[in-house]
Amino acid sequence: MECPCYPTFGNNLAADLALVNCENGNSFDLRNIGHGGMCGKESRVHNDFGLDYKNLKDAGYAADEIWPILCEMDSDNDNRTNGEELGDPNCAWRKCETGTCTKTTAVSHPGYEEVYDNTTSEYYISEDHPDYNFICENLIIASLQTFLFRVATSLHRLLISQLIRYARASTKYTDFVLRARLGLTSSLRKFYGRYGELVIHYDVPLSRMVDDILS
Ligand SMILES: [Ca+2]
Ligand SMILES: [Ca+2]
Repeated sequence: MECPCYPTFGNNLAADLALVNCENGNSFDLRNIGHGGMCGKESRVHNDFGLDYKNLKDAGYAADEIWPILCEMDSDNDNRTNGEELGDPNCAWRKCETGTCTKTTAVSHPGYEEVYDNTTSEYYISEDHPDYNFICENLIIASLQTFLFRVATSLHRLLISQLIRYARASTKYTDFVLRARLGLTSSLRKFYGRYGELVIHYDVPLSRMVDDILS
């Protein structure tokens, strides 16, 4: 299964679980905010923020009680509270009943200490960080090539049932290929329409993405 591992926990935190920056230009996916990496063996390793969250949960705090406490803590010991890192410096955010309340915007990672870059006024997980490579190489969208490979793999997995249907419905090979291509293209269009913000930094139009993945 692809990540995030435990997306529902994100509803208990102030910030939208977006991306934060690594010094090499990559980003770290905050959907796995409490874990060391993406799904797989790395995901079972909690970072210090994840450990604090887990300890509060194990201590019996309800979902809406966790953030006010977690917010005041400085899990990664970088002199900024979890609230400051996740865009709620006054710890004013509260979990809402409907799950549609306004979220804050994270400025940095509450589980890893960053360096502040005066020239860009942004925080980066430093290349000097001992877990730097571990963090930044476990990305869904680390590179266009990786992204395309993963999309193609996932699409093919998801579309097996459709391919079976196309094969059964197509007497000629050319008909089967056409149906399969149209099905994959349709899925890519839906992805691009709904999640385009995830791939906008590639600066690649949908038409090229379709060609690159399906050719
Ligand atoms: Ca901190
Ligand atoms: Ca931090």
